Amino acid sequence: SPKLEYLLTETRGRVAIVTLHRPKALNALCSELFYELNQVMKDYDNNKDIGAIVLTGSERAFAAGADIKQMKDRHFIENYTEDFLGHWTQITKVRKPIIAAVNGFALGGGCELAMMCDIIYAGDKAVFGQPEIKLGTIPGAGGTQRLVKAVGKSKAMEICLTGSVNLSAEEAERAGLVSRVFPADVLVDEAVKTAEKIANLSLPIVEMVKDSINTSFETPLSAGLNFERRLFQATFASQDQKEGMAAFAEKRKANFVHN
Ligand code: CO8
Repeated sequence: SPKLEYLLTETRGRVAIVTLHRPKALNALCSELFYELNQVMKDYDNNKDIGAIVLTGSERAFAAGADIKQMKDRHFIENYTEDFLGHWTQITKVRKPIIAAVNGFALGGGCELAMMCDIIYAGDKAVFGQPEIKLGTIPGAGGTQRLVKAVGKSKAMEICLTGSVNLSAEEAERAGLVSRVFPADVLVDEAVKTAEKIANLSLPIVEMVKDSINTSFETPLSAGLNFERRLFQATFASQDQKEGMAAFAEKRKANFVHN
């Protein structure tokens, strides 16, 4: 695999750990970093030995946002014609679950990147915010969209309109943005534990759950329920449904084939 400049990667069993590694800039998401991230995520998504992915940063910063120095002199027409940062959405196309393990700053694009993941775990010193308005711009990768769905309108408005009201890890958990908070030093291990649990289940069934939950954000309830029921019915075409239910009836552990 090609040498990575801004990421560290590691696998533990069926779990891949991707660490944002641009320490001098608090993991500011320059476009080169994001291209590497997209490539690595795509590779793990296509890798049969991987069942789930953990995305993390450093203890000081998950990511302090898009790279302000890199983008400050850009103009509208080039942004539009080149679809500036449009490639950020690629990570949302990954079919395997991604757990964001957020320590330190998750600001601007860093908070948005965490929200593109499927589960967010936070270290106790994590800080979530959308400071774009203070730079004379607006969130561009979900801060005015996914954040509303996670924490509701009033909190999302307060965070995005002031740019300076941030959520602590505890507040983020209470608001539903984050599912669990851990001491910073055990955060990644805890995320890996959960990822391992998921990675040892049936991969196609796991992907169906992710697909179905994501569909709830895009469809009215009746269409979402239909989509879910059809997928549920389809699981009965898989070997893993036969195995999972047989194992329950026989009082033994299921041994899924993963694919
Ligand atoms: N971009 C570039 N460099 C950065 C960034 C950033 N976002 N954040 C930090 N850095 C750099 C600093 O410039 C500094 O570099 P240097 O040592 O060369 O001066 C280094 O990282 C360390 O930072 P600080 O010295 O500032 O560290 P502090 O501990 O004093 O402060 C903060 C930490 C509070 C996190 C501070 O760095 C900060 O406010 N950073 C900017 C946060 C921000 O505004 N983020 C939003 C960026 S805009 C955005 O994300 C838009 C996303 C749109 C996506 C659209 C997709 C379609």
